[in-house]
Amino acid sequence: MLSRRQFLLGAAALGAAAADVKPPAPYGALPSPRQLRWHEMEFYGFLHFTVNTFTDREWGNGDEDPNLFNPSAFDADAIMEALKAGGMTGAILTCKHHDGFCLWPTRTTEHSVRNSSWRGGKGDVVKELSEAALRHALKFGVYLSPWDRNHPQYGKPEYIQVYRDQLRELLTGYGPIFEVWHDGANGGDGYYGGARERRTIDKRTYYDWPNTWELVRSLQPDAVIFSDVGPDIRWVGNERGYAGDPCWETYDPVGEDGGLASPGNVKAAESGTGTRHGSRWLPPECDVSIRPGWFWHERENTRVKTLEQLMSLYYRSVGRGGSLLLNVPPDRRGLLHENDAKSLAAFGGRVRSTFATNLAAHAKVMASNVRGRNKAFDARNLLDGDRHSYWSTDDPVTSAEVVFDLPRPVTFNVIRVREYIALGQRVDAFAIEANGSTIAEGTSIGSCRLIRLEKDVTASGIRLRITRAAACPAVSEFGLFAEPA
Ligand code: FUL
Repeated sequence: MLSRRQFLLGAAALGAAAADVKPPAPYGALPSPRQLRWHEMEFYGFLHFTVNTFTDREWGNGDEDPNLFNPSAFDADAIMEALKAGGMTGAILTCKHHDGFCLWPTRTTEHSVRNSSWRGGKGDVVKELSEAALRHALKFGVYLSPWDRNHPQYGKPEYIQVYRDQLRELLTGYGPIFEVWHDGANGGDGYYGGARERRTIDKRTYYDWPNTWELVRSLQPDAVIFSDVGPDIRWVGNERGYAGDPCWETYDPVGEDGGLASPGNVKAAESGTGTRHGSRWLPPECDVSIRPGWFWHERENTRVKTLEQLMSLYYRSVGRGGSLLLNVPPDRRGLLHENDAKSLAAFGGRVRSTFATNLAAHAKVMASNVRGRNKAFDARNLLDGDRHSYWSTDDPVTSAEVVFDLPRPVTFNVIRVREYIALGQRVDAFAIEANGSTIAEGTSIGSCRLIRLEKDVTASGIRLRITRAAACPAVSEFGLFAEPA
């Protein structure tokens, strides 16, 4: 531990050294620019909406009459307003679920809104929602189920072209897309154009994913691609909305049989934790529904997750370096049900008020080591509310600490730490002390680590200790917050 004198000596010398101190060399697998942009989104919505909403099912067979899709009061702006009130940064729509019904007037099949009497066959859910998202400054993403229980060619090589044509329509006709979502459910029985049979496919080879992802890259280079195995964002391994602890941003997925992994074929038990020192930056997205099911069902109106349940999920997803993808399914009117909207708004309000004020913002900051004693890497960067500036140490220093000295005691119950992930995931372990005793310890930090304390702590002296790191740490933010009771 450092004496106050050592700290002051270190501080006095700051800025005295040469101005051209180099930033730390990156460590390990690194995020791409599109992944870095995605990391800043943290919380966004899933919209499960299709014929299932009207048939009360979770998986349609593919033989549903398109006319069933007929929301009586669909209002894309009202939906986006609710997502915005909840604090979401974007929305991903099930443009086509397993039943094959397309929510846009595709040229690839008759099984779409074009053959529904909704809006006289002139409706386009994808258009209305993508445009409303833009109006509300929300990003828009697409879910296109690979498994298609309606299409006659599903299971044959020809279907891959159909799937790609559908992707092309979605990625060229609806503005910027932030995420393309491929689920892992694959093959089985269906209508299949009247054949009504069971079709199995080889999950590893049938879809020829590499070439489909090339197409996505060429049409929407800024979009991240999600599946069980990335290539940009990984499934977290459960549909209950939380990541592991530790949760590493890097991951080398392995197939269920120990071989090559592919969408629908991954050792899901490992996806929540990821792989320390893994060869790919592949951060987790935690998907979960605000209700028991993914689609709206009348009987579940009373089973909407509460504010407290949503808060708990937030701490275990966003707070572990992943994102939270919360499903809020529109009902038969084409609106969010009042109970869902109410819970979501309460949650958004709680997150906003919790993180509105960093109680450490006015602390005096003293670090045991500052890289090259250079201001650019000063520990004050931890408090500037900017995740693009950071505190770092000299290369050989892989354990270091920062003391935050507050003018008067503050009371807090949440701690937030962020690494400067553009330089990789560097920290292996950290601890936080208040009034001289340890109040929290953890391992992975990554883009965001939230620690929710069991009870309020009041202190004026706080210490952040990086106790182990694979390379000199680069930490961008430190915050103390008070979640209201
Ligand atoms: C899964 C699907 O089978 C579920 O119906 C839901 O869409 C979920 C998000 O992904 O793979």
